This record gives sequence, structure tokens and C-alpha cells, in this order.
Amino acid sequence: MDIAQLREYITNFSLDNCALGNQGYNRVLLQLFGYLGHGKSSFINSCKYVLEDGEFRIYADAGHSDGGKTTRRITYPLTDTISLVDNRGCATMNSYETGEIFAQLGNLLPLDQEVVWDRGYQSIMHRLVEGDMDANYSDFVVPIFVYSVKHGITDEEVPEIKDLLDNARKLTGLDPIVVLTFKTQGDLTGVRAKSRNMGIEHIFQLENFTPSDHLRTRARHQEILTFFYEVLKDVEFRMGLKRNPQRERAERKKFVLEFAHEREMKREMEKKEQEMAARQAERDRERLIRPINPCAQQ
Ligand SMILES: Nc1nc2c(ncn2[C@@H]2O[C@H](COP(=O)(O)OP(=O)(O)OP(=O)(O)O)[C@@H](O)[C@H]2O)c(=O)[nH]1
Ligand SMILES: [Mg+2]
Repeated sequence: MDIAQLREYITNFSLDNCALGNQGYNRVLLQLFGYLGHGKSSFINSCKYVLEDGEFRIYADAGHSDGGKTTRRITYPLTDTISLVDNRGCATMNSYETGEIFAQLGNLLPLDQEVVWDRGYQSIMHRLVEGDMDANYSDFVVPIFVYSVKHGITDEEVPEIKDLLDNARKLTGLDPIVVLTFKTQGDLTGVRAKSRNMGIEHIFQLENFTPSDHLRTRARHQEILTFFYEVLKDVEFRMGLKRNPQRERAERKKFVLEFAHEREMKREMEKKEQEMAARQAERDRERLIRPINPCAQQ
């Protein structure tokens, strides 16, 4: 497909035209997630630039440095059917942040609000229950993991990222699609190979358009349009199966609650083990010093 055909397919895409109709869905929500400063907001600006075909504009506020810029979870409509969500990036995938990431990804919390990294199971549970008051059943969620080639992937980072992607797959029922940013600024081949080994099938790579570099080139446009084409083909395929938006949301909620609960139990256990180890160390220390204590020898 050439650029014009890709653009036409994307702008005209409607869930109503899927094999079994829209089945209660009316929006494709591309949920961008990943670490701080890897180019999520810039990817949104790039997508808007390519799809709207106008001047380069900053829609999603992109930072200058190592990230932490986006703290609200904001929706950016792209076509009548497709919206992008700029989720809050996290520094490490520690347990609290991961629970929160999954609550965001599962679209279980209201959009366009500040994201707080909450502490503990109870807090997530309360917010999910509140989220039910304004529950959304009509978004078809697609997880998009944004990762910078410049950052690279060390062998130590692989298990954490794999875990995150596997859980995103379980949560949404879709293979996460990986977008590699800063593609000319690191070991692209190595990062691609590691992503493939993690079971990722769809990997896209690009240099985001930025305020200092937004020269239109065919290759850059083609990459972004192809990305949307593949995403929508995947959506079309999934929509060819019988779906139930209410049930799917309930399943996502169960997943997040179970995940948060498990993490809480694990944390409690680790805390107890640490306390026991500290008490044991204290007892050992006392035993060691007792024989040389003159009072103890009398
Ligand atoms: N050269 C180049 N710069 C990029 C690319 N993607 C992002 N940047 C720059 O990297 C910085 C961080 O990008 P953001 O888009 O703010 O990253 P983010 O993931 O939204 O970060 P947080 O919201 O802070 O988590 C900005 O200065 C961007 O201009 C890219 O593909 N190539
Ligand atoms: Mg951002």
C-alpha cells in the first residue's frame, strides 16, 4: 500500500464495519505505556503530525531530559474511531507502579486525570470501585509499549520487561505492540532481537518527530502509517471473534485486583522475613558478645 492508501484506510476505519459489527465497542484506544522519557508523548506528536498532515505542533507535552514530564493520563483523538492515551511513565516497574500501570492499561480508571502512584492493594481496590461509577465498556484497548533504542536493554532488564509485556498481554488479550524510538541512536538490531526473544511479534522503529527535527520524509511517514495499519488489522481480526465488553472489563478488573493482592502478600512476606532475619542477627550478636562479658562469666 502506498502512503495515500494507508492514510485512507486509517481515517475511514470504523468498528461498525468489522465482521460481527461493533459488538458494543465504538473507540480504539491505543494505550501507550513504558518507562520515563522513552518518547511516549513525542510519539503522539509524531502520529498527529503524520495523520493530520499539517504543521508540526506539540500536542502532548514532551520533556527535555530523562522524563517524568507526563503525569496526567490524557486522551488524544486521532480519527473518529482512534484515540491515543499518553499514560504516565514509570521509573522502574516496582510493584506499586506496576499495579497502577495495569489499572491504567485496563482502562479501569477515569481518563484525563492526574495519575498518582498509589500505595498498596487497598488503595487500588478503592479507586477501582470508584472507577466503576463511570465505567467505560466501549473502548477497545490496544497496548503499545514505547521503548528507546538509545537506552538499550541489558540482560538484567530482560526479565522485568518480559514480565510486564506478558502481563499486559494477559490483561488485554492482545499482544503488546512495541514501538522503538530513537532508532538511530543505539543498537537497534540488539534491541529488536531481545524484543523478539520476549515473544513480541509486532515491532516498529522510528525517530520521533521533535521540535528540532520534524523534516517530512517518506520513510518516517510510511513507518507511522504502517504502524496504524497493522494495529487496525489486528483489531479487525480480534473483532471477528465474539466479544462481550462487560465481561472483558470484569476480567481486566479481576486481573488487576489479583495482581495487586499477590504483590501485597509477597511484600508482606518479604517484610516478615527481613524482620525475622534482623531478630536472628541480633540474637547471634548477643550470643557472640556474652562470653567476653565479665558479668556474664561470674
Ligand atoms: N532524537 C530523538 N529524540 C526523541 C525521540 N523520542 C523522544 N525524543 C526526545 O526525548 C525527550 C523525552 O521524550 P518524551 O516524549 O517527553 O518522553 P515520554 O516517554 O513522554 O516521557 P515522560 O512523559 O516524562 O514519561 C524529549 O526531549 C523528546 O524530544 C526520538 O525518537 N528521537
Ligand atoms: Mg510524556
